[in-house]
Amino acid sequence: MRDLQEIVSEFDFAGRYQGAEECTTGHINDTFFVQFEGEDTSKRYVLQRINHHVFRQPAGVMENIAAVTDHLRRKIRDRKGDPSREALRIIPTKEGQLLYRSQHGEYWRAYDFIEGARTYQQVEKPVHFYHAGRTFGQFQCLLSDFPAESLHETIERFHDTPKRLADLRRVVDADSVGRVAGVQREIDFVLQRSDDTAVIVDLMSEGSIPLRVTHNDTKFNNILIDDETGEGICVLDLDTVMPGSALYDFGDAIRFGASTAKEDEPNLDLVALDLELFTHFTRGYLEMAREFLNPMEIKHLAFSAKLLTLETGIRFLADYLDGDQYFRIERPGHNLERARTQFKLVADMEAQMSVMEDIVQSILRGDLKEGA
Ligand code: GN1
Ligand code: MG
Repeated sequence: MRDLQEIVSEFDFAGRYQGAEECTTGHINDTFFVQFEGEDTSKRYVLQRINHHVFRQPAGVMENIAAVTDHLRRKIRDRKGDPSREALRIIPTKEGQLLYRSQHGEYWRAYDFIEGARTYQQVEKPVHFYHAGRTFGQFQCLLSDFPAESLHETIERFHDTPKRLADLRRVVDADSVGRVAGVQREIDFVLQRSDDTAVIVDLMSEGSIPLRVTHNDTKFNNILIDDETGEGICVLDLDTVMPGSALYDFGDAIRFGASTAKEDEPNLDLVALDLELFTHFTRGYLEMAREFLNPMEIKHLAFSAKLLTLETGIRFLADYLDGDQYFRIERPGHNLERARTQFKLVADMEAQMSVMEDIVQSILRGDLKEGA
């Protein structure tokens, strides 16, 4: 593992550095858990190298996160929660900065490690996913009075699906690494659904659904689940907190968490939408969000799951055709496998769309209570 000593020494950590462990699950940034010992204390921190090819303004990312976490802390305190466990805390550099820029031009940041809780790459207990729904719903709720205009747009038009489709068309035309001929089926799958891509952006531009402060990367592995209670305690990975649609967060959470398989499962027979998990998340989410969602948002909840899955598939496919420049890959063809998994899930969601819509309505009517 790379030597982190020099980076570590720039931050205001308490104690003596003992070593680091790499966390390899994110696709963009590099993450390490670093261990410190004091006289009679032992403490962990999270140290991350921000991918500045993806996040072109790392300082803007950190300003957003500082402002959002301050806001969350105030709200959590008002509600008699525990801000040290329920919101990320940035550890500044010894010079009091939110970021350290190394001599190699890398950008590093640090957070407190929240003990007694962990993330999961897949839902192991369905009730965890219910709690994830509550936690993401609450996150949107706590940020509903945050001044959205003060946020930097850390990645422009991040969930603008028509723009993602245009990006795909561009890399198909360029065919820079000669992979287009092998994926015509996948390209056709996307093109047959091109009308779907504009649904949410059109609803937003005509004002039928509002711009809110959203997370935009609501994978189940971005929630800390408490070891004791099984509840979602803290939302992680705030790099893409920006003005967006509540539907982006709902849809992306279902895409990742309600699948019967991992995001990169190569055996497509194993990939489907798990309706039980869909129900759990939706119930938790609506407990928090039904107060503020408008009827148009509610009407498109089930559709948003399909759209965000299609969008993510488009992004993986485009990156495969572009020579794997954006998402970190662990094996050749990894982005294509990820894209195929997304498209299988889209097809399964299409087959189950009316059932998904009925589930949303049943939850709203109160027919589907806990354990249902
Ligand atoms: C990336 O880095 P990570 O794993 O949290 C990506 C998301 C994708 C996701 C797919 C900034 O998230 O948009 O949905 O991979 N983040 C960025 O797993 O592009
Ligand atoms: Mg993440």
